[in-house]
Amino acid sequence: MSYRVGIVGATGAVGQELIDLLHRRNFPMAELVLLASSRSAGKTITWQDKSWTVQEATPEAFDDLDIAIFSAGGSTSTDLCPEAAKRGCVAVDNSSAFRMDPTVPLVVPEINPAAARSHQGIIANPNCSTAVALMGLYPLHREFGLKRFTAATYQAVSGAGAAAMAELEDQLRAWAKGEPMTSSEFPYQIAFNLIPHVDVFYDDGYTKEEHKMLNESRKILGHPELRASTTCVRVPVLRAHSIAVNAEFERPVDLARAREVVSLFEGAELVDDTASKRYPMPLDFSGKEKCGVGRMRIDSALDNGLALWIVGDQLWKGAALNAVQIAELLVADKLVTPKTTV
Ligand code: A2P
Ligand code: 11C
Repeated sequence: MSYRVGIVGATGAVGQELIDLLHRRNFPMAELVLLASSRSAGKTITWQDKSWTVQEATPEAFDDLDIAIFSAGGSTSTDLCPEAAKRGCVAVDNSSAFRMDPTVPLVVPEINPAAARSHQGIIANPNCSTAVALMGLYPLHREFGLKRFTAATYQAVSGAGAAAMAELEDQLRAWAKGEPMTSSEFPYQIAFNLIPHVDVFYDDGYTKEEHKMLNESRKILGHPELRASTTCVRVPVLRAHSIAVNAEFERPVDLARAREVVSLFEGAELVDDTASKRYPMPLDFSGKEKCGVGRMRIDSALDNGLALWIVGDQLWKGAALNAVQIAELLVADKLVTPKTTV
């Protein structure tokens, strides 16, 4: 059986990775339809020896599709995911629009695949920093019972899209030529800088991005009592987010066992050998399916605590890969029915 698949936001940074991953993972596609805004309609996108003409994402575009993966921002998802669902096309949404909607499952296939069974036409994909953090925290939670954590993120510019990636590269080129740098995607120059501000500020002083880490983790882990305090920081890295985590658990923590459960978890790769200077870094985990976990140590300030460092490709596990894994889950568990059998 194969499926008619759409990508909404196909011209964007995540959209491009979706095209690659759907092919690379041999997703059973009868057809791939690339959708974006009216600005891109008619453009050609090429992947290896294939090419597609981009179409405008309209409600009718979903009439013949079985699955559509959205990565075109919250307002496009708010408008079009319900239109897709209404037309019998399951929407896998990368935006934050539906993640906390109690009728919409928020799924990380390695953690809560069963949640997908209750979908009503829309399935949400978590925020990138949440997905990456949970690839380290989930196996530890299963073993020791996660109580609370603090985290500081080091978020690559890829999280802000293709134009933001181009802005970092342009600023570095301008610096090398001794020319002035311009900023439009970020509030300040990102080259040679850190910006402790990702997404909008809320009245409590945290940003929306920092709220997502707590609220989405609670929903994915099915752990409403979880507490977390995060500081999200944009860093001049092109791709792959890193997260420093200090976590406190219900039960006593054994470091050797902690390393073992992380290394056995399918979503993680343990890279933790400080004597050989081995720890995960963004350059090593760009274009990798697993997230790297390292710098594991007994936390010196918490009871039953662990400190750790987690790195994952924002464009892959933090977005496109998790979405494709959800689509694979829909197929494997027969949670999507093709409109026509091909
Ligand atoms: P377009 O290139 O036509 O603007 P990124 O996350 O890299 O910034 O990419 C955002 C993606 O979302 C792009 O593919 C962009 O298409 C798409 N997009 C933006 N606005 C809309 C819209 N109103 N309808 C459909 N796609 C949209
Ligand atoms: C960033 N995490 O790094 C953001 C991008 O809620 O889907 C994704 C925002 C979201 O800027």
